[in-house]
Amino acid sequence: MDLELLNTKIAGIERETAEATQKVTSIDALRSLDSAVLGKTGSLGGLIANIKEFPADQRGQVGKLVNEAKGRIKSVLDARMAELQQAAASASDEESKWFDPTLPGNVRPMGSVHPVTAVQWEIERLFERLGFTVEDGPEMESEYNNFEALNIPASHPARDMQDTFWLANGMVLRTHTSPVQHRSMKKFGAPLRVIAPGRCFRYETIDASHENTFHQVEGLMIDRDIGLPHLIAMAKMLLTEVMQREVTVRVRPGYFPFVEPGIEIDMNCAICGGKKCPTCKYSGWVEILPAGMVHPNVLRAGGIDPDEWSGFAFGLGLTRLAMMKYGIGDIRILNSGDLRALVAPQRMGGPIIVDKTTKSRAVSEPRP
Ligand code: FA5
Repeated sequence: MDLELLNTKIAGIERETAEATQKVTSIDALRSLDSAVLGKTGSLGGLIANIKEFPADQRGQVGKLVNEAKGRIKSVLDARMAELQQAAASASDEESKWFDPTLPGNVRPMGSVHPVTAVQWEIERLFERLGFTVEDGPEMESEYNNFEALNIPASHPARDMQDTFWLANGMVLRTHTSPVQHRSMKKFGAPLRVIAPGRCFRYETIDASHENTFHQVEGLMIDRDIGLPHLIAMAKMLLTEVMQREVTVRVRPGYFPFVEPGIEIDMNCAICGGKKCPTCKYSGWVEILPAGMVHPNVLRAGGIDPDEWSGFAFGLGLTRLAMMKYGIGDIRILNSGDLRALVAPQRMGGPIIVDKTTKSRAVSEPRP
């Protein structure tokens, strides 16, 4: 691609988005459109992935063109969002006139372990059996640990891949659990087997599969002669154990500055069985486990000699895996305080999101 073609593409995307925006009649549909265009793999957001095709001296220009177009599209979407929110507020005023406070409320099911916690504990147990240590990291991170130590210097366009909440004190809300890779290398050195579950934060457009607050599990294994086959075997075992069935995965190349090579392991969407739904963004696949071989710069930054040691790392989308396991079609339910989301992370699968007429079963599971 060259700059002229890029400009033409951007103009086309802006035109099509403006047309589509006017046709959208619901807030959810507008959010989906936002993520389909501006999301990391969206029609505009995804263009940044092509940056490597441009000569180094044009990359700044490419970033600028894409970011300016993002700004213009965002204003069009925001304006439409304001209209739709206004319409929704008027409709709900109308409905509230008919609210009868004397009617009995719904009977609430008893709570249980949160589905994300249940899957996290399962994964911790599994990896502990394999000799991994479970590490924790702070949610407020230094810019260095979140980016630089992971081979993402300040000017690197890959910073755009993770929209970041910057704090007034110069720190960030960690955008991923990967900073724990660096912390663990510094703490333990090599060889190393560690997983790090935890909350991450991104300034994201929220839709059925994206939240601004979500969980990941980082995995890191460093030893002599570690290669991609170890990684893929580990990933398959992890998904099969959690889902308690054979899981169909697809492996494709993925770009993350802290691994080389990088891969994306997607699983067949358990919500629609691959038939395409909003949860899988109508693709039939859910991005669940990006991974790769730890980049030598990351090993060096962690004080480990890349000539002697190699390793793999992965960043499992824990919230999404919990959704797949329990048949939760919309990520927003999980942070919403809706008690139906707490009903029974039953030991074995099956949808747990019950409708108001379904009798729910509460299960609480003590932490092992
Ligand atoms: C990362 O965050 C990398 N740190 C993962 C990694 C680690 C790669 C180690 C290589 C080696 P990514 O941005 O794709 O990558 O996020 C990882 C996973 O987190 C995604 O596959 C997805 O399942 C989940 N995820 C990302 N953003 C969100 C979001 N907004 N809401 C819910 N889940 C998300």
